[in-house]
Amino acid sequence: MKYAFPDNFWWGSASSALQTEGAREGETTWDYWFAREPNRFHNGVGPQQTSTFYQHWKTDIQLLKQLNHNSFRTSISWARLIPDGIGEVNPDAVDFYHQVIDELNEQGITPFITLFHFDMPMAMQEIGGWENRDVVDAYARYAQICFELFGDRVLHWFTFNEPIVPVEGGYLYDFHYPNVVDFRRAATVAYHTVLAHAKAVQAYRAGHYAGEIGIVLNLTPSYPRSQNPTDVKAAHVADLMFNRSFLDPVLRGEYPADLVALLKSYDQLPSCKPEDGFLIAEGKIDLLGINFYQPRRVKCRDSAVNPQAPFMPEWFFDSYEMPGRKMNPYRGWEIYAPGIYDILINLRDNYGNPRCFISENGMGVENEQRFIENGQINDQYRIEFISEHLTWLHKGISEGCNCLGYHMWTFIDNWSWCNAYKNRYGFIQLDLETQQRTIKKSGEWFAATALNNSFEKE
Ligand code: BGP
Repeated sequence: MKYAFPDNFWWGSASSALQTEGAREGETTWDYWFAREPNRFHNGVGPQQTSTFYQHWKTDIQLLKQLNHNSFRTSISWARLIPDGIGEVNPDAVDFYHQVIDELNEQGITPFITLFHFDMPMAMQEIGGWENRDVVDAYARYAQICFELFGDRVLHWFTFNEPIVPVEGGYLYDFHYPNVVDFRRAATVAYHTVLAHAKAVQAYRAGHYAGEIGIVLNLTPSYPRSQNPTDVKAAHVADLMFNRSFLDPVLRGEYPADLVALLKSYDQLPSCKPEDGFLIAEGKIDLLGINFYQPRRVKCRDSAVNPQAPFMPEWFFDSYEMPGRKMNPYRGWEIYAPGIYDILINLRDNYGNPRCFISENGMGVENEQRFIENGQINDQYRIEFISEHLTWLHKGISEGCNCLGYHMWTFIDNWSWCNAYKNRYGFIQLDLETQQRTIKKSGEWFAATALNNSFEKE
């Protein structure tokens, strides 16, 4: 069967500043943490060892073209642009981003730009990071500077990439700096991120720029083990905590009342100001980026909560390992392509069918060298992964979902937060020694799909 996509469908991939650029003025929390605890990073490889986009941006953009990308998302590094987060703008950074944005446009590749992809300037973290409202203001200033500098040539902006991840990693589950475990502080970080988002949206609207502004959320559909009301309730709470804590404010302009009531009953609400509600209402977006990697399966708890243990989302559910689930064993994530369709239908039916696109989807695989045939990685598993997800996306579109494109994570194998180069995600293989780039089979498949705006599958 042939799967054809609407005209002007966005075909491309996503990356981020810290994971690709390398060599940077302006320390981030990642540089700081790596210098102190390199053992927390896979094989002791830190954020200095990237795919060198800062040097090779021009040839990399040629490769994007070879992959027939019509769009590409990356991020601006706040710490590169404003090394101390709040002061002087670094002219070298301005030149660099001007050149990248201009080159993308010249090559017919629409730049999608994220303002914050996990990379907090260390100077901002030192004053409390997202726990401090001054950092919210500093971020709003940084966003405004970006709009003024690049807003005439960037028409698709994203305030944050996966804002729940620094909350989970940094304040609940100990996989990002500052390695705090404290739900109320986590809730404060999440809340202030929403305020920062809304301030950036406000600044964008005030500047009357030609483009649109949105956010990128990692949506994990929450599936209950069964229809038993206790399992359904567990899935509902997981959905509130991990999806709707950001989805509702950015699409509806307010938090779900039952999330607020739940946190209130456990005394975990962040402190709010009366004017915050108006600001959040102004943060409604034009375009939603959806990162989809895995579903979340839950069941009601089997055991009682230890009241002495820190308050956690898991007080309300246990994870459920569905028998027969398909896994990506390298990353430990379930592969469940219908999740993409379920996300789109939920947006269509419950959120007014917003303009959206898949902003990340992908499969990290270890030791891909074993698949080399005639000098090229034959990653048939990735082609299957993509085509399977695309068939579900296609079904969503055919049922009226407003999904405008599909971007893969990622373009060239890049450095991953804690896994460094363990799992490779790219369309293009990176030789870490020589920095040589070689297109994988999946890159060729994607290039053909983008060119034809369709693909064939049985
Ligand atoms: C997303 C992030 C990306 C990227 C990807 C792969 O959550 O937006 O930055 O890293 O996941 O995940 P990982 O690198 O952890 O394997």
